[in-house]
Amino acid sequence: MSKVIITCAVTGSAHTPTMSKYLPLTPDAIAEQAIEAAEAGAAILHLHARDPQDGRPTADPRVFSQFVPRIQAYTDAVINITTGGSVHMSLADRLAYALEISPELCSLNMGSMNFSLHPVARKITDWRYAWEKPYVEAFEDSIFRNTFKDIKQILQVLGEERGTRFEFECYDVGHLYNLAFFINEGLLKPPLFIQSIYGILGGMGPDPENLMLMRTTADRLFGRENYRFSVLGAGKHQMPLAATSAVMGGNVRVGLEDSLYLGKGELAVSNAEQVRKIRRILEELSLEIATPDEARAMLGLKGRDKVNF
Ligand code: KMH
Ligand code: ZN
Repeated sequence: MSKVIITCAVTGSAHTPTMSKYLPLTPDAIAEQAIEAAEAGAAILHLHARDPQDGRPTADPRVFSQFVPRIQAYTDAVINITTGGSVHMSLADRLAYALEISPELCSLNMGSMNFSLHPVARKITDWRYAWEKPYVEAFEDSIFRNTFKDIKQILQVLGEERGTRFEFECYDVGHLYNLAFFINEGLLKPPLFIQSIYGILGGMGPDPENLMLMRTTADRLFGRENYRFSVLGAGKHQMPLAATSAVMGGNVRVGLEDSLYLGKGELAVSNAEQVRKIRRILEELSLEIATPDEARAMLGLKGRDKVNF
């Protein structure tokens, strides 16, 4: 079995400040938590930005630039910039910072879909900021837009023109077929990094059978030697599905972007706490953790000296 890549997604754009006081919101907090997560064993840091005033998701390159270079200076982790941003942002906004810095890795969402956590708004009565409630409720009537043309544009402007490779975010089995379509179009080459996602309202459910379906479908479409499989389980499914992925020879993603909890009813106090937990589980299974440079080799990345920041 090869070493396991731990990705840590530090803050995201779905959770809001009221949901956990530990969610990093400012550039300082994002940088500190990201660096601690890398020290704990995360080889890849998946990054979004938030408005320092009130924690609202933002795609503003001026905000990203307050923490990304700092993380790069203090860790050798692979910096992975989101191109998904938030379902409420335009594609141009979502791409702005990645185009500026040409990172080694970016997320790339493989289809348009419903993507929601609006039922959470019903459970919260006391919001910390006024923007949060309408923001969470608006998911119910929003589309996470990733058309074939959008995906092609991202593959061209980031992949072909800037040498960035991708964390292909696949929320359904059809997204693997979309990925196969772009290989046939000649727009991307192995090794692929497939981040399969379970438990988002609008995507596949968190049943282990779905992991098996994604794995066997990816084997058939791409051949096992041509891709690295990874698993992101949302919310309470995070750790069990990550462990299942590792047992199946896959990689794992944790982080407060996808779950605010460490265990039942217990908020994680930091991203690093989740990284340490999955690391303990992996090591108990006699699995080894990939270093950032090992992850670079496994994913065919261009190297940290070839980015523009
Ligand atoms: N939080 C994930 C389910 C992106 O950044 O491109 C979605 C995500 C999208 O990570
Ligand atoms: Zn993300």
